[in-house]
Amino acid sequence: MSDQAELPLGGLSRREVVLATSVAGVSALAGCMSDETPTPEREASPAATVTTHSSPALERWVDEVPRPGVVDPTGEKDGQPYYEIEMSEIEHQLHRDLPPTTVWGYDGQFPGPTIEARQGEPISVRWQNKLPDEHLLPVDTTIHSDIIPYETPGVRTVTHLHGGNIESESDGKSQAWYTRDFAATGPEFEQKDYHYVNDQPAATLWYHDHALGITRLNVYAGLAGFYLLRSDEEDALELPRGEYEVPLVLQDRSFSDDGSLFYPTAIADEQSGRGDSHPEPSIVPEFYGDTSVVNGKAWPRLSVGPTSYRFRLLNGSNSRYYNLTLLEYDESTGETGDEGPAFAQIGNDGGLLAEPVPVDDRLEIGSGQRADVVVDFSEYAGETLLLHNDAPALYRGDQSSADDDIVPLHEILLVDVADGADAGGEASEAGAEEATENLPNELTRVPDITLEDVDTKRYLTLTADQDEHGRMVHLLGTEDEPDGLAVDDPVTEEPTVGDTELWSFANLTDMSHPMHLHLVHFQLLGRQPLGEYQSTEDEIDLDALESPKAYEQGWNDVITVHPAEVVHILVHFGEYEGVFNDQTGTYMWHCHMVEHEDYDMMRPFAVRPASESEEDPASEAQGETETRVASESD
Ligand SMILES: [Cu+2]
Repeated sequence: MSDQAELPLGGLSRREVVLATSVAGVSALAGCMSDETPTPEREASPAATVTTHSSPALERWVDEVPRPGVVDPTGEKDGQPYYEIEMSEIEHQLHRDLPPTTVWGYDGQFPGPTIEARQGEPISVRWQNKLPDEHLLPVDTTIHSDIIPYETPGVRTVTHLHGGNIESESDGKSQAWYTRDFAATGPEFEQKDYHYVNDQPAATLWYHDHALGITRLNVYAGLAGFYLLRSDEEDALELPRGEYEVPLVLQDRSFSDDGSLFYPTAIADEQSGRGDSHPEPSIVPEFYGDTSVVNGKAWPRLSVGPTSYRFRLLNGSNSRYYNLTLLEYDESTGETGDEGPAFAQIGNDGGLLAEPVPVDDRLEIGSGQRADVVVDFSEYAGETLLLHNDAPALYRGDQSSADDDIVPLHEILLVDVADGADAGGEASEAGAEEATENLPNELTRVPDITLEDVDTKRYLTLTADQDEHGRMVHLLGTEDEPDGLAVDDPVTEEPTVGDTELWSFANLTDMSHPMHLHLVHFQLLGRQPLGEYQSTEDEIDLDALESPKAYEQGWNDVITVHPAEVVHILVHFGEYEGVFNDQTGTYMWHCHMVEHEDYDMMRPFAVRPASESEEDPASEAQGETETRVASESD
């Protein structure tokens, strides 16, 4: 944290990529510019500015990847399990050869311990803030300085259960923050204990910090962990369990030589002359670390037996995308070979798919997304495999180019497959047998939401602008305000509980964004070029849509929107054919690249009770941006 390299600020009028590179390793950030009148055809032209920072060169694959610990309840509250989980500053050994790193953990762990929950069994959690008075990382106090009291002592935190179908007051909204021992609280703070109803289907959820304006710093410092929601229905499938079920949180980090976390600050862009009045420190448009960290270890290796494993993959990186595959790997030469075993996708953000789907190309996973996959290593006994990422740092889906790979992170994790003879050891032979059984043909029932169900259509823009310091600010807009609204502008998305909505995200920027909705899980209808669908007035031609990939099927709470495309999602607010529930109140929707979320790609939405809108028909007219679908066909 002492070693702050200065990096250039982004500007907007040139379509450039501001980046920072170094020779041995790279620790940099990239900003992707967006013109005010974007066209689908444009391409970004990278331009480089050099900084000096690179992480210490660490020998790869020397540490075994740890399994996150599991946290036990502290006691009971109202007859239900009750947890007190502390956020505190801890020392953590990220690599054999790296001095211990000061990080922030939950319950003394980095990443935080896994909460094991069961469908139908609610729990309560008090997320105790025991962090020091000073932030571990440089805080840019110009971000929302009108609504954030930066002069208040203490570090602001608030924990969001990502993917949780939970009541508004337990959601962990960005302005429900609080400092150490609740000494100061944000305007939306309502209660100390969060209640998680756990009545949604089994899923790979996770918890992480969500405090307004500093989420990127709190998450980077370490405030994240798994929340695995299980059910009897899922247990009956006999998917790989115990040692054959491995949660893996993929993150990128950069370090200084003393082992401390490195997080950059932006400087004025001398090439463009913009940003002369930049603050110090200054937010960077994106962060890309040069070191792969999995479950809190840098460049680790994973030992498996020649059998089937279930991996709960989570992209816990700040900005980075991953495009994953397993490749055969020669450790002596460092060369990759043929494709290794394929991923069988069994679940996404919101739980199991209807049936296992082979991932026929790479598995794409954006920040905040989860992929529940099974890999059968039985044909690879005695081999070494590499979990390989080919997503460039500046990610644009298929339109990505080699020039975008300014901070490459191609090697993520090494996998050693044991010989058949010593697979798993004696004690687990029965489990190994069980794990190698074929996957069930049917996993669960996923009811289809269709266009005919839609009550309201919304056209929402992903865009960017320039602030008074010449820095780029990413924004979310509506059909009426396509240039974007701030997080504290009045709510424009006000669905009624029980309704189904079509949200069409139009990406006017040069990069892909993983868009997240709190509370709900939605289904991807499809994607199409921006020019083919421009507003809620247009009809959707289902035949023209690109259909969901394996990793986009079923229930999602994050969906990737590539540049110059429109992504249509179907969202039902409330219970839907026996799944999810009828929460109302205020929640957030935002880009899950946390640098973008902080500045300023985040907006509220408010789910209104059905009775409220019936009693007050005028409230529908308030929603400037919504198009109520006429029911003339009735
Ligand atoms: Cu974004």
